[in-house]
Amino acid sequence: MNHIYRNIPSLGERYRPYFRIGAAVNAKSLHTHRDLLVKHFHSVTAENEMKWEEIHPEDRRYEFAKADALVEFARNCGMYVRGHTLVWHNQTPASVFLDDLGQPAAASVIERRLEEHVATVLDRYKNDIGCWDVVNEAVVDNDTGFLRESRWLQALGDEYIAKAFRIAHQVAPGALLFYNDYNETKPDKSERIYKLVAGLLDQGVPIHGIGMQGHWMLDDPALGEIERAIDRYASLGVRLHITELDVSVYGNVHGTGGQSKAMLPYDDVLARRLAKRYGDLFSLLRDRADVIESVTFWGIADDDTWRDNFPVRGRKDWPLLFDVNHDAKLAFWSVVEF
Ligand code: HAH
Repeated sequence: MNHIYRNIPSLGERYRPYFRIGAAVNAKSLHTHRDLLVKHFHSVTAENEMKWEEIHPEDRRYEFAKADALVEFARNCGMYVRGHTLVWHNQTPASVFLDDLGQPAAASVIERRLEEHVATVLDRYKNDIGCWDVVNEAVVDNDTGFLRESRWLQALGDEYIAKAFRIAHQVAPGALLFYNDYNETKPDKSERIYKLVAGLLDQGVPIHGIGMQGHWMLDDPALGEIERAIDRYASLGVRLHITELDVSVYGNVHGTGGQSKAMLPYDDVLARRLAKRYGDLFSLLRDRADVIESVTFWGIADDDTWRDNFPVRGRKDWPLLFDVNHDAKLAFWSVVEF
């Protein structure tokens, strides 16, 4: 392990007056990235370990070991835990929606499974997990409707969303409950998210915040677009968490738009562009610290990032503040020096 990071300031300490700084972790990175985690972050989120397919792979079979280890790590280090995620269209076993014969299950069966899942997971961690992404990514991307045609919607209709929040609140009344989504700053999609959350609040559904994922790029979304979305969501009076922040160096990196499959060299020019972007982003986030309660990165350092495989499999990306050797990047300095 290198020695340089030991002498740098703590990101979390620097941001204590503004908002909590978090990181997504996995069963391995808790150990391999422990030094960075403990020094720079106030909270952890399970990258995958609390998703339905991992924690509840089959009917009546729960696999809590990895989630338990994460929660225990956080407890030992005095860190906050953001729970992620209870009801989603991805990483959920197909069997949730099927009966014993492999046919589509009755709505009442699916509803019971939803209730049982949310209640079981929330109950287990009610003293350890401060907030949950209860429902993830439920609205459509393009202007072709409102709610995503997921198996949840098909089986249970719009009500599945309110139901999930109600059960979560009943079982863990102290937990803060969030709706979480991506492309959350896009003008049309952010209106749908706004409408969904406003509707839930109107019905008295226990929802306390909006999670803005923040899977952003060097040139997109524009700062003004992010600012507009933050202000729009904040006008609902709910808490805002940036839940999955990373800045891909791809996307509009050459101003061409779209996704190139070619790998870029991570050179000084790119390092400076990323630093400028992170500096601008955190300056905006600090300006909005009155409404933003936490900012979580989707990973810790560039040696372990989902961006290496999304949206292009096997294309190395450099989206975080720490490099593949766990050293602070230029982007780190642009975030802590202001
Ligand atoms: C997020 N989705 C998920 O919330 C998170 O759980 C996952 O680990 C990574 C990103 C972003 C996303 C996606 O998975 C697929 C298409 C668009 C966006």
